[in-house]
Amino acid sequence: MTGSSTVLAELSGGVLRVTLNRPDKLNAFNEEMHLALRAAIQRAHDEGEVRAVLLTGAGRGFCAGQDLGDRDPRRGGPAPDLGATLDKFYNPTLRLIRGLAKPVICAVNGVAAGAGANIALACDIVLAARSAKFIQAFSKIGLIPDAGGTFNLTHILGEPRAKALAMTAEPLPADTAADWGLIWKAIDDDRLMDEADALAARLAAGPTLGLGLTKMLIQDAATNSFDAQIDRERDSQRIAGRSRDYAEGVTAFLEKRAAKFTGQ
Ligand code: T3D
Repeated sequence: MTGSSTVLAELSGGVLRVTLNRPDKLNAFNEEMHLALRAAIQRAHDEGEVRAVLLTGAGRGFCAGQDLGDRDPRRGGPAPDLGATLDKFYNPTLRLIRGLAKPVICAVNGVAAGAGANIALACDIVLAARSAKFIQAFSKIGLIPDAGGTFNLTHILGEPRAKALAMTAEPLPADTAADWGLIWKAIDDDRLMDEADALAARLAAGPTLGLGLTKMLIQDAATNSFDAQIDRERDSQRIAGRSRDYAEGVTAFLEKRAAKFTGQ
């Protein structure tokens, strides 16, 4: 187990399990937690043994976004530069998650509000406890949906639902989020972590190089033309076709046995 007390990081069987750990604050972000989460995702980039990441939260919430106790206007002084805090804290972590050529699974164990909701939505596969809710809480405090919210909500849901969620801050239940395609699945609360662990283990035993290429292609499809995208598919398939895992996958198929992927 590594990490600070605010983010626990544990590597087992190729899965780096990362747990946001400020349960008394519903895992709201203070500066220490920002840096610790970034360090954990950076570790997933740096260490070959990490082949999948599982992000979740301790206690009854997933993450309530920014710790508003650190933004108390009653303390006086000039208004904060929130653009600078996005640049310094949220955006580097989001770029690390999206740029990590390995699967990132998010198990939303409870309420996900503000940037907490949008960090979950930036992950590759999102499972949520049926009791969890996604709240674009920003409009309640005069802010805009950050942490990739305006991008992901609009691309996934389209303008009508994105605007309504953002402007009303109405809690979106996990089942509806799954029905709308915002997340992969809503799961009974007592089954969530078992299913998330099983999925993470399955992906960690998969063809990591090919999964990473797939992730990047699907992310880039949102902004590529069809023409550009099929050229990217050609380039990526060339790389995948030279991987050891491709040779192993085809051999295993021909030998009628399960493939043993090494991630290379
Ligand atoms: O500032 C920047 O750097 C810019 C970036 C901003 C990104 C953002 O995320 S802005 C949005 C910030 N988040 C919110 O506005 C959500 C605030 N929280 C809530 O609305 C509610 O807590 C929830 C809907 C998430 C959950 O409600 P509920 O009733 O289940 O729990 P609760 O009683 O409100 O919260 C439990 C405790 O967590 C409570 O502490 P206490 O009273 O028991 O000592 C509460 O104060 C604390 N907590 C919850 N959210 C935050 C928080 N403390 C600090 N900051 C929070 N965001």
